[in-house]
Amino acid sequence: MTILSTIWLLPLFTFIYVNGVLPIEATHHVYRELESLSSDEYSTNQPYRTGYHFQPPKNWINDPNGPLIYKGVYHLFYQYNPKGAQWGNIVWAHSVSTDLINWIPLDPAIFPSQPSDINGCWSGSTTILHGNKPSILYTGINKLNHQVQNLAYPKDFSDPFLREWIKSPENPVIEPTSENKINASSFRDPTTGWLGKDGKWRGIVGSKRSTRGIAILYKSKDFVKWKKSKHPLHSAKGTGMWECPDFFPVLKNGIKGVDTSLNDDYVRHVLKVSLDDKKHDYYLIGSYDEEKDRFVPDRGFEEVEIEEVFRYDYGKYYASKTFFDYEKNRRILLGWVNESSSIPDDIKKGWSGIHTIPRTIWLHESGKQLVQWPVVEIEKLRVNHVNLPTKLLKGAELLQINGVTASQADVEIAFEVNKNTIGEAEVLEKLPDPQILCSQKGTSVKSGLGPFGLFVFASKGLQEFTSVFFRIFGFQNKNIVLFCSDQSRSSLNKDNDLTSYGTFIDVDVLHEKLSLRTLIDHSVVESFGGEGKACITARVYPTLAVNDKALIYAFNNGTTDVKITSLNAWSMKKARLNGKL
Ligand code: DQQ
Repeated sequence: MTILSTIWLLPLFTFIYVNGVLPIEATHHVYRELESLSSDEYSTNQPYRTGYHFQPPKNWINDPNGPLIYKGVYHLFYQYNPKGAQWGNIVWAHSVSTDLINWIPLDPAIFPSQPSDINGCWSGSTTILHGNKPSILYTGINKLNHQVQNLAYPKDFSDPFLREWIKSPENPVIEPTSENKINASSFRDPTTGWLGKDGKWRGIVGSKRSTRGIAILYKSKDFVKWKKSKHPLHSAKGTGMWECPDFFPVLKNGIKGVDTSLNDDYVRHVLKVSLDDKKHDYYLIGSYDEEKDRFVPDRGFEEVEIEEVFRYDYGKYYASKTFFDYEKNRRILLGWVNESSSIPDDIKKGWSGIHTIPRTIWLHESGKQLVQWPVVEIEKLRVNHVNLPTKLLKGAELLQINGVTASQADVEIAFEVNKNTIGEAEVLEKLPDPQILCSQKGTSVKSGLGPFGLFVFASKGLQEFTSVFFRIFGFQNKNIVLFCSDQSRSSLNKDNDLTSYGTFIDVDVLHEKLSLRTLIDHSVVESFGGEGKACITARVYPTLAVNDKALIYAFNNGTTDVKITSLNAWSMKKARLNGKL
């Protein structure tokens, strides 16, 4: 066994010393013996393959990389193992689309081919340079297993599909050296570049020093020669490695997106980091001080408990990335949804990982948080519209939603709480961690107001179901809303991860409706609470509630009635996720 393969066998966060100098750290669990186990025996006719959430025909996928629109064509690159259903052998796979819903696979755009990426082509971003010229900056794992940043350009700018990419002869364009004191195993995932008013490009690379997470800032006149700035764009102690950073402006007022380089009085800035230690995507809202080249968050990691920092999604969701869709003036967010199935099951089914439905993302009018909503194009997959009239849902009532294909559906429901019954809400003395509260007070624990919401992937006798619900509490003379996705009963196969997820959601139930939208797709439940103020994505693998055996219900398991003010549901047509040109 070579020294390098021994390194790959070490568990996550293990450090060893190569050449006696630089520590090497793996980023995903690496099962050397499994990473090239072929999944040729896979079948596309499996109950768990998604009908409209992006996934390739087989094998492992993780982070979305460098999404962009070019000459009217959307490009999705993603981390992909061409040889098996576990992480390894990583290349940039490439699919294109004209609507972000139907995709056509092309050959991988970037794959190991030169000393600066021979051990892997990891995450990165695209930037559209002067003259409408796209470029890719990505992390290469070089022959010493050091993380370095590489540059690539399309071979033919007139090709809207950007099929072939040429690597810069200057690669690596950014590398860790003993002078810059960068940890060569924690230095990856360059962002989309942005132009400063001085005409120089900027970009950040995720890193850490000891346990301090860092967004190392680089500047360049030509996008080829990069100089490290004296100080990072931002950093925070105790947060560990910052993977896949994303830095972009959002309008103070309005839902339109803006170009990544825009910095003016009418925008705020968002810094998103994927925390390797937590495996969640956290974001901070703040300002970009261009003179000092620093991000100044309104409320940072260091001021509050990490549980209080907003996340894009409170379920299975990681390594997300946004891009500015200048044709439709919106900012789009893509994210990786990792598995809840076991490794042997992943190998059996021949694939692992999917992506969320692309989401439009903007700043909420309060200025305090972001809002996300599935791109409007997804609505063209809706068929068989079912609309139920306003209805009082009594305590302990179950209402079946008939007429839609329950394993592939889009459901929108809104609830109203009677002002006179608000006093029934259970009172909390202190605020616990919402995820813990969701699992302690799961679907079956009754309270005054809640749980009420949806049962999806429910089997006939309710031996299996996934519930997405709200529960209202009183806290310090106010009402707070808990939003949960409870997987604890989702599958009789206990090898799956059955964790429940949850968060508090900022909805004033006395004056606002409590809305829930859930995208159901064979093994994914992607939910949007409070009109997109909080998202929870779950992976579920029911054994009974599959295909036409799956049912959907609205339920109220609280002791007090709540009103359903609107309920719309649709079957979803299959998207062409791997269509032909
Ligand atoms: N995945 C990539 C890394 C990144 C991590 C490797 C995040 O570049 O840090 O596949 O999921």
